[in-house]
Amino acid sequence: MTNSRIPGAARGSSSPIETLWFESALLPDGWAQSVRLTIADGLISRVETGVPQSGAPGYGPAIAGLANLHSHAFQRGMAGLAEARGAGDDSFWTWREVMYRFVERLDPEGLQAIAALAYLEMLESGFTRVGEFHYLHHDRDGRAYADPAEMAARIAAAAHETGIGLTLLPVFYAHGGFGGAAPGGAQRRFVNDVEAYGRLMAASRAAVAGLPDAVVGVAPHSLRAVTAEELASIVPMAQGGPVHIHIAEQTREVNDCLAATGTRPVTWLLDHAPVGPTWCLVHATHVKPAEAAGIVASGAVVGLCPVTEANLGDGVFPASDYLALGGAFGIGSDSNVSIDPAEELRTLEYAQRLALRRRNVLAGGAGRSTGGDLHPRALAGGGQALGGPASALHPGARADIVAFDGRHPCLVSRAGDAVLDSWIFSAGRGLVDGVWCGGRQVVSGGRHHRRDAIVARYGSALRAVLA
Ligand code: NGQ
Ligand code: ZN
Repeated sequence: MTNSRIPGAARGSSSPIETLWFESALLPDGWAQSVRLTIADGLISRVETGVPQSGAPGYGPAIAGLANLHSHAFQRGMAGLAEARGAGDDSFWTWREVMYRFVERLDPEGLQAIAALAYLEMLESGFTRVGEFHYLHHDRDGRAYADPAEMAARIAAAAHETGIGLTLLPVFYAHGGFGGAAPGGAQRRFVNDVEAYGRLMAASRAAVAGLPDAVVGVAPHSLRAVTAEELASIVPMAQGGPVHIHIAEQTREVNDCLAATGTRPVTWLLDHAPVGPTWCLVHATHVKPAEAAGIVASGAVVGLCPVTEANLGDGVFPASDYLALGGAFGIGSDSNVSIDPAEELRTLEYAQRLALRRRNVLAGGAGRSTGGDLHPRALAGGGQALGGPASALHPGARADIVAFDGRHPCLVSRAGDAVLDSWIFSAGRGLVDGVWCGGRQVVSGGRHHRRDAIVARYGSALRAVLA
């Protein structure tokens, strides 16, 4: 099954030593000029600053690649198809109906083709690892495939083809609402009991075994889809790896949780589950100050998906207060309606500006740059949430590198954190020039090396799905 689809994917022990030179680079302790990175066996082995380019290939300013901590790759195929108004007021829940109709039609080939395009776009915009919150497990009629990880293997194959680092988060989904309500028919492709989920986890681990630096975690879908007993049974299956859960994204979900349990979702989770640094609370949009403080105290990461949260009309996370408490966060492209870490960070800041009628809200203090403070925190939080080797421009870290185009008009006379601010607030993905994942260059001149083939396959697969 799976490893045959990802031939020779393991990092070769004899990969050549390579040097790359950047006009500047954001190192863990700040920007440095004229930086040479030595890469060996997929890792950064040496960082030198203030050195001449000599014979090494040269690039513009470099930053460490970001983790995209929350993706439903297949939703890339319906981007733009849920933006027409329905009969009543549209909401997250009407969007979900459109999404469920799209899900009905996907087969394994379609999933793989769409995921490959989504991962290509992640790489071209500066993400170098993805957390795939993967819940489309079964055949269209709801019956399990012969291999429970058939669909997970398609995600692994898309990661392999594009070169992106993968943290696979097989989703446990059992119910259609609080109190163990039966799942709806449209949810039949997602549903497992605890035993079947154990088999899915084992098969998923096998499916990614040939991928370099892959990580597997568990993902209880939401408090709507999982009972307390089920949650307690599946969390240990992470075996110390990541645990991701959607939480408090919608006010209806908060109200349903209050009605069912007497407490709000984040309060309930902190009281009933061993939430800690390996946990990622996705969205956490509707939190009271005490809940935000509780998340910070737990050491968990909040998984913010600002573009999707805006698209779905979820609400605004109190990022200003949470970051002031020192809370960890990362960013995710979630519905993949648009894929770009710069846009996520921009939207995160803009929602705060609109709500608070101030500027540079998420900058950490006087004289600090918004991008200069957001990028390192999203890098650290995203990396924490997805597990696996650290991404940083530092010896020993995985060589996940994003180089900007130093000749781009948006970078004229920019240096240091102004490069980050010009990327986030102005240029976005158009600034990305070269991208390396685990030391392997996958994007040159802003284009993924396999773009033509992946786009062509996506086109025919999606036309078939939408026919
Ligand atoms: C998902 N997406 O699992 O794809 C969800 C919608 C649900 C977001 N929450 C489905 N953004 O939550 O029931
Ligand atoms: Zn989600």
